[in-house]
Amino acid sequence: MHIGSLFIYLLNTSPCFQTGTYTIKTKSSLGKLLLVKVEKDPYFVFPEDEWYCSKMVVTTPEGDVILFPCYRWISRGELVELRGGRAMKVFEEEHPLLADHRKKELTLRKSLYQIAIYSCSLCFTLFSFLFFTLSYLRGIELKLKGLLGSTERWKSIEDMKKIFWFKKTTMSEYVTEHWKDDDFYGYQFLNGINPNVIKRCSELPPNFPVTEEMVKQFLEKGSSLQKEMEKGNIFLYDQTKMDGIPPRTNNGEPLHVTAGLCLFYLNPENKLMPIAIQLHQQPSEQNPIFLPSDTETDWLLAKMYIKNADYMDHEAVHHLMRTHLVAEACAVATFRNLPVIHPLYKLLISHFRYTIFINSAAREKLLGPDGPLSISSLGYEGLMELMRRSLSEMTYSSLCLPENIAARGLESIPNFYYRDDGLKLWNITASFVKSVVEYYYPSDSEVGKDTELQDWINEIFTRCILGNTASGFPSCFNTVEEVIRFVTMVIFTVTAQHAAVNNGQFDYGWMPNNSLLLLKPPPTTKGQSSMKTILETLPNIGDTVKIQAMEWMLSTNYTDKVPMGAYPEERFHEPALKQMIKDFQAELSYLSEEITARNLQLEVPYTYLNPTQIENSITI
Ligand SMILES: *[C@@H]1O[C@H](CO)[C@@H](O)[C@H](O)[C@H]1NC(C)=O
Ligand SMILES: *[C@@H]1O[C@H](CO)[C@@H](O)[C@H](O)[C@H]1NC(C)=O
Ligand SMILES: CC(=O)N[C@H]1CO[C@H](CO)[C@@H](O)[C@@H]1O
Ligand SMILES: [Fe+2]
Repeated sequence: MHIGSLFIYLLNTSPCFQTGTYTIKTKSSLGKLLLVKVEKDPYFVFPEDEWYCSKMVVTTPEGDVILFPCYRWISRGELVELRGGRAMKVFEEEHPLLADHRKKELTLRKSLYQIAIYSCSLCFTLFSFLFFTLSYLRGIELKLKGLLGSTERWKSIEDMKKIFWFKKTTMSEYVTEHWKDDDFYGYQFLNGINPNVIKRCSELPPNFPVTEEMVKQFLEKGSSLQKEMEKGNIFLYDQTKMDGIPPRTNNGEPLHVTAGLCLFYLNPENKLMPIAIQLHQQPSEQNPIFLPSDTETDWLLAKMYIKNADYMDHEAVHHLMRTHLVAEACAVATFRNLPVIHPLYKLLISHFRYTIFINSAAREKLLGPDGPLSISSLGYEGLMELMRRSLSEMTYSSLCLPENIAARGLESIPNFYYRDDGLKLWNITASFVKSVVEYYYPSDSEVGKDTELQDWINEIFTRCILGNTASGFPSCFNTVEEVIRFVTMVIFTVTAQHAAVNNGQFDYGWMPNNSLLLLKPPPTTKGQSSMKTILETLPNIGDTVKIQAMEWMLSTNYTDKVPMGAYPEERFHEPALKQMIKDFQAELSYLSEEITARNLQLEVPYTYLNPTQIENSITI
């Protein structure tokens, strides 16, 4: 057998960011084309300019057209070997040269990603770096208004509306106008930025002694709490996870973090209303149950403490840990265990674009000593403890939306758009993943034989959830079905789930509504508070601005955004795969139309899970 290899040498003197498709023709038969080697000019007469190579398309003298994806920077003198054609699993490699190439590729990546795991040094993150810096600086421009760093206290709620005078979204304005409304408060636990926490309640927890007497007046006439629980109209948010985490100190005084309980009632108008709040886990005289019938400011304060703890849980756990860090663990496992020719590498790689970079930036800028997350009431140490607790409780099924919704008893609660759109997205993603995975793994036996795939899932199990078997995470794959479910979960998490918890941060960030930091101790008796108490409880002007700049930055729209399912990089050679991607895109586009039409009917549209608004990877 004649073994050919094509050596392409490109003298590239074009300006740095120009990209193009280069066509190279060969006359004689090449035999079986194994690798394409690409090298950028080794001459030093030209100034160094890195070259971004997208792909090579080789038409052989026999007329076969073979795709060699590259999608990376190549610097002077660097020799890059590209594999092309059909995706291959490790046990399908027939040629020793390719088997060896595959091994070497992984050895190299394992050494790179061991070191580079927390400091992204790889060149494909270059663009992201520019955009991130740009937007962060724009956030800091607020400084020009003389507000950042100000330790002055707010004089009125009206003043707070003025910070973002140049930046408003329809939604952020709505929030500013409706922040005191109970029905909008309840709405946010379904369709705000943390739709992940309430559960149906069929029995009150023993440490939350809400009586019939207390709440009767808020229920439908003639009904009772007991009856409403039986009908499935009562919901609970229990913040027990926060209990006992030491808060940060501020000017020598410890701040306050409550581990509250909030009870909700789905009323006959289908509105979810908060009807009782207890701010600490243990009932006592100093821990009264607050009710909507208390003074306006007592009730507001109670709602603010619940929201404060919720916001920290949202940012540290539901946003950072359960999307960004899950994505990172899967990304790093992909880089280390799957060679570029592996079908799952081809499928997943676009879903990890910029993720490692944004995560290292987040560690440094947001969680850093002066970052907006570290000035929260829990502070850096407290947030870490919260994340540790949450990680030990994180289950695989809770990351799979259909099971998550069922486990929380939220299958039928009305006006829950996060669920409605999310489940459709889950299904669309699952059927795309099924078509791809079944194409490469026609039976369970291919799954068992793919040692790289097994190493991949095992590394995720060990790294992501630290080998905790109680989490229900798989440590190996036995069936095609298991692979489909896991890959669906990964893609759903980095696209839809991240959009749901990320994109509304500015909309909902208006300070009194969502504060990362509250300064006064929570109320222990009723009837002592006034609007003055509320203003004294809210953070000072400088901290408010810092937090809002973060929210703004994290929900900024980017120009190089890749929407869910777009796959601008051509990774798959096989026409069948290109068709599957087209079908996936068509399904997403129908869903987008459906959501747009639905939103026209809503007073408050739910846009975060409209596929056109979802990014293909976590980039911010
Ligand atoms: C998703 O798919 C499952 C299984 O095919 C089906 O039972 C369910 O109704 C679908 N859900 C949605 C929202 O389309
Ligand atoms: C981003 O763009 C979308 C659609 O163009 C818009 O609805 C949304 O409000 C924008 N978000 C921000 C924070 O500007
Ligand atoms: C829109 C919104 O979030 N509203 C809430 C803001 O916070 C206050 C205090 O927690 C609540 O009363 C509002 O309902
Ligand atoms: Fe994010």
